[in-house]
Amino acid sequence: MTGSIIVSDVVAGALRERRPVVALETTLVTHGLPRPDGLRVAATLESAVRENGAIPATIGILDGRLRIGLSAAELARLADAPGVVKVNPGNMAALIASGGSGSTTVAATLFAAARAGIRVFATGGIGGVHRGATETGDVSADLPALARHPVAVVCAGAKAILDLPRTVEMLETLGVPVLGAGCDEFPAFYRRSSGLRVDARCDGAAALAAAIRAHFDLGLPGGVVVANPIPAADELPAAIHDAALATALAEAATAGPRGRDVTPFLLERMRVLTGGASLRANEALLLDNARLAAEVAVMLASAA
Ligand code: PSU
Ligand code: MN
Repeated sequence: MTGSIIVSDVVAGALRERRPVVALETTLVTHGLPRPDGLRVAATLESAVRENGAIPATIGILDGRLRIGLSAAELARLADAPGVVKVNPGNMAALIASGGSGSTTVAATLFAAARAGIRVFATGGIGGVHRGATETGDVSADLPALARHPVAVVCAGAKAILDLPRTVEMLETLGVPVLGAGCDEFPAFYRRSSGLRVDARCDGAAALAAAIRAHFDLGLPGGVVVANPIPAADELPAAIHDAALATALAEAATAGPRGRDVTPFLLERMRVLTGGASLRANEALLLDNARLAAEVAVMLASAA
């Protein structure tokens, strides 16, 4: 890798030996979860990946270097840094040039994973088309990044803070397959269903890996979304979910966060408005995604 991209020895060794590796992002650590939960959850995600037979590669930017496979100390530094920047492909180069530090979104993590040759990535929810996007033009950089980088992203769909029908349409437009992990509907993060169809249902890690392998073998460009619904026991009750969502969206309309601040604003309001219940749901689905991503990575590596 170039001087500004550093792959840890553990991750580089695993990739060389074609052992299973799972990429993990860091914006969920710094902007998606409150301190100190972010760092604690990040560590449990790494453990879940390891317990299921894969090597975690947590990705972030420290002192002007894009690091693939942050050590525990590096991750703690990033999580504790005040005012750490949320990094997309668009603001990455200037941050690197200035020697700064930042956490990588799904879009930036997809880029980094692809550069290192990592094929599987676990996160919570992907960004998408925001409500009111016809006015604001606010569409997450995660969507074009998914179209560009050959990585399978295991997520619990996307939050209903977004315009989910338009998000699913955009994935279709971009040619990004959406595989339902044991489900027929695109999951809505805190909730298991959205009323929207996935492209194909795959039951179990082997079936998912077979579809992902076919995508890569065909030479289709870009990534794959593996949509894994939150475990039923951890789902946020519909009444609590819908009330918090309505209030959070109304508050956003008044407070008017812009650009990269929109998603963190809505996530934090959901947490407060659900009395912390959304946080427990978030953690549960993240852990389940890390587990499934590791299982898929193991399958992909074993057939290579
Ligand atoms: N959705 C979540 N939790 C998160 C994010 C999205 O449920 O933490 C983070 C991810 O890092 C994602 C980013 O890539 O927010 C999307 O931000 P935006 O909508 O500004 O593109
Ligand atoms: Mn945006």
